[in-house]
Amino acid sequence: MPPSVSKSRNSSSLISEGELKAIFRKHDVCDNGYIGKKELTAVFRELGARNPSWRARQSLNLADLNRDGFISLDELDELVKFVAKQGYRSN
Ligand SMILES: [Ca+2]
Repeated sequence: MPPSVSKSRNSSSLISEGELKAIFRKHDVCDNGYIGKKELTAVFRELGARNPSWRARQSLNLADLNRDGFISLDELDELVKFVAKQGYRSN
C-alpha cells in the first residue's frame, strides 16, 4: 500500500513529503535515482520558488551528504525534509 496522499483541492494546504517525493521522481529525467542541480532547479521552479537556482544550490549544500553533486535516493529524505520545512504549498 502506498502512503495515502491527501487529495484535498484546498490550494492553501502545505505540500506533503509524499507529494515532494513524487515531484522529485518526475524530474529525475535519467531515471537513475540521482537528481542533479538542473533537475533541482526545475523542481523549485515547479514549486514556485522565487529563485529556483539559488534554492537548488542551497538544497545541494544541505542534502548532498557525500558531496558528489547529486542527490541520491538515500539523500532524498534529507532533501524532502528540508524542502517541506520551507513551507511550499501544493497547487
Ligand atoms: Ca550525493
